[in-house]
Amino acid sequence: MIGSFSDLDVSRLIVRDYFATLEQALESEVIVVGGGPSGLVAAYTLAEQGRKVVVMEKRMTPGGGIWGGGKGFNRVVLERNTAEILAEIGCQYAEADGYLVVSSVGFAASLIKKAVDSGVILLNLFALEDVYFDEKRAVGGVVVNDSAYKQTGLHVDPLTFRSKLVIDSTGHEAVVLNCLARRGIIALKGEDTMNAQLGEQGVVDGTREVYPGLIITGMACAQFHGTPRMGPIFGGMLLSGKKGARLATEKLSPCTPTSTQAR
Ligand code: 48F
Repeated sequence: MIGSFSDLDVSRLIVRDYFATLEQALESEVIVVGGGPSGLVAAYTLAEQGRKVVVMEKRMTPGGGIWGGGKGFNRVVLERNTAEILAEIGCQYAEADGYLVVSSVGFAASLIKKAVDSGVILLNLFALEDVYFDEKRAVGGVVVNDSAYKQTGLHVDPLTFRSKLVIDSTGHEAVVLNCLARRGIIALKGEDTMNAQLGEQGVVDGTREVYPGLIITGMACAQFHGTPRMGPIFGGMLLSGKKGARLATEKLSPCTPTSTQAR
């Protein structure tokens, strides 16, 4: 027999818990925009170091381009040197012909679970509308809205969230970069045609701080540097996330107990 409960209690518990988290998210050390593979890896790596990290994802489900596998066939391939990261997130893989093959569904789910368990504040249905500049004109946060408002074209004013660093992990859309590009602050070369070998290396090499306060990971790097796109091979995304986290750590001041407690 299921216990007795009240519908109002259910609503109250959701509102209380969600809005307490939302208030925490207003000021953080790192905002990762886009919850694809590179963004989730950067986020959980930083959170595991005790950093206060917020991921904002415009869709209902984080995981980005992983879910669809290759042409809807739900498998993706990774380079062998990412086996350690797959083990870290608890994702099973098979070795074949010198590569690692995973279920795209299991891979996405493992990454999401790892991020949540590491203490990342995950805000889905949050769509980036603009960047926020701090007093030195460095990127110091984001301006976001509800994804549904953006889709329906309703005019609702957005909210501002502050952070010490922003990571653009929005993949092919390169949304944060485009906020700067449309104002002529930076220029994007646009990704080149498919070449997995060059594309994977280009994404890792291209993971950088490209403007004060803004680090880029994943396919946003290809949009910025003009390196090739690639198909459903994902090792570069994971390594880019790791590099993005390392660059962020180098920029941030040493971790204090408060940054962990604040979460
Ligand atoms: O595209 P995505 O998976 O980014 P990634 O980490 O990985 C790329 C690969 O998936 C794949 C590939 C590898 O072979 O080429 O494409 O570079 O994830 C980007 C995430 O950003 C979200 C989007 O929904 C996706 O989950 N996103 C895009 N625009 C916004 C956004 C926005 N305006 N606000 C918030 N999230």
